[in-house]
Formats: sequence, structure tokens, C-alpha cells
Amino acid sequence: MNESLQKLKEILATSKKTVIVTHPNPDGDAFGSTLAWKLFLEKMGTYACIVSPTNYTKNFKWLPAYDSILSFEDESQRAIAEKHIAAAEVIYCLDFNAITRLDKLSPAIQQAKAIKVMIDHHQSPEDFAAITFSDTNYAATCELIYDIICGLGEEAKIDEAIAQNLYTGLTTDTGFFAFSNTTANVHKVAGGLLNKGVSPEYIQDKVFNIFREERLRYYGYCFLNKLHVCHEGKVAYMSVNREEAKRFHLQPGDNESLVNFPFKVEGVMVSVLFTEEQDKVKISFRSKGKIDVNAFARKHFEGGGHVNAAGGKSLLSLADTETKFLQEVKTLFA
Ligand SMILES: [Mn+2]
Repeated sequence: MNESLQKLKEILATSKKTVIVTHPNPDGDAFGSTLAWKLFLEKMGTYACIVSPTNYTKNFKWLPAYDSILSFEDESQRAIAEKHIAAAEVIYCLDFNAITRLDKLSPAIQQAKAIKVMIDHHQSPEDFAAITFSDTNYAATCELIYDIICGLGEEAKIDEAIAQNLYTGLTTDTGFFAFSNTTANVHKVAGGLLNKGVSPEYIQDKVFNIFREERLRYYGYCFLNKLHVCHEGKVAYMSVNREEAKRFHLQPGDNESLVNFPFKVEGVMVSVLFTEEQDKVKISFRSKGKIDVNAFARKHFEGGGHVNAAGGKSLLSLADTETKFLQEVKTLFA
């Protein structure tokens, strides 16, 4: 990390125009890390433009600087993003580790002349960046960003706005310090952020208590009608089709956290959510303990992520995707 920090220091001292990109459908850690890094860069005298590959949830609209994020899926914003990408001296890649993960944004980033810097905590990073900060011991990219800023000797630049963003990613990726990735360093970083003025009560209220009434009723509908428990009570899954998404007026991000609820059932070790999209089925995998859904998603569903939380996709129909999953699921317990 020291050598990378030294190189980063040099880049920070010379670059004025930068772009920050993150993975499609950004989550709390993607928002928190990109927004915090942007605000930090600006304090260092560098302009940073954040580009999301896709349209994104409004669930995090309360985060400082949220309104500055461009969506590459939105035609008018894409034109602006392309200009920034072409002009950028540095492109920071946060909370993902393979350019192909950027979907329609991949070619633009691949072809950009800018120096690339990766800051990430997922498994199996690709070797595309000039500087790579990649460590799976970190629970969140936000946690790594905090250590990088401190490693640069710039801790004093972390203000309340930056701290709020970092705390949001730290808490969402650890399930508010409940998942197995919660380490002593996670709590140390959390403590550092509290010292910067973060209110844990405020953040947790903003993260958890922002459902529309219809979204809560949709969750209830899923638990009542869509939840299947199989494999001797160890596996739970739900499938949502496009008609249902329409009926409940689902918005981007509305399915976020739904996949975590089946763990309320004692004995459930694996939870999976299938959501039918226009051109594919999106899959979210969650597991407990040593059950590796990252390897499973990589092998069978063109995805990946972490041991206990991964994503994937399928080009089969919803029903055929379910069938394929049920055929392979036993390998998770082998
Ligand atoms: Mn993350």
C-alpha cells in the first residue's frame, strides 16, 4: 500500500480534471465512496465528475453532493459524461474491479487516455489500473478510502460531509456492523468518522426508514406469495416478474434489502432474489458462513462479488433461471 500511496500522492499533486466511476446500480458503498472521494479531491484542488453506468436509486438522495452524479444511461447526461471522460487526466474506479462490469460505459473507460486508479475490496481484481488499491480484508470501499486519506496524511480534510458518505458505505456493506466482514478496523474507522461529527441515528434512519407505503406492501406481498423455502429449510428464494414490478410501481433500488429478509427464518443459510428485467434476469445471492455464493455466481450466473453477497444474471426466462438454480444449488453445500 505504501508504494501505491506514494504514486497516488504524485497524481493528486498534478491532476486537475478527474472522473470517478463505479458499478451499475450503485449501492450505499458505491455512493458513499464516490461522493466522499469527490469531496476529498475538491478539497485537494482537483475537480471530479462522478459517472454511474446506469440510472440510480433516489434512496440515497440525502447524501452530501448526491445531485452531482451523472447517469450514463440518460442521453443528455451521457454527452456531458463523455466530455468529462475524454478530458480526464485520471479516472478513479471505485467499488468494482473489472472494466467489463461497467456495461455500456466500458468502452468509453477502456478507450480513455486517463491514468486509471482502482480502489476496491472485491475478489479477483483485474489488472487494468496504473495504481491498484485492492484488498478483500476491507468490508467496504469506504473503509479503504478512509485509510487511504489517512495514509496520505490528509485526515484533517475529512469533514462532516465526507464522513457521512463514508459512514454510509461502511454501514450498508457491513449490515450496520452485523455481517461477518465486520472487523476491528471497521469499528476503528467508524469511531474516526463519529469523531468527525457523523450521527449514527441519522444515517440509520435515512438508510432503513425511507420506504414508500407501496414498497412495504410489495415486500409483504413477496413474503406472502413469492417466498419459497427448500433444501431442508436451508435455501430461500423469491422471483419477481415484470408485471409485478409494474403493479407495485417499483423504482430503482426498491428491491435493495429484500433478499436479506428470508434469513429471519431460522436455519436459512442461502437467500436468492430473481428479478425479471427487460433483457435479462438479475440475481442477488446472500449466504451465511463459509457458503461461497461468489464462486457459485461466477460459475453459473456470470456474476460475482463477495463470499456472502454476490450478484449475477441469466438470459434464460425467469422460470428456466429458477430451474437452473435449483439444479445447481446442492453444489453450494458440497
Ligand atoms: Mn462495496
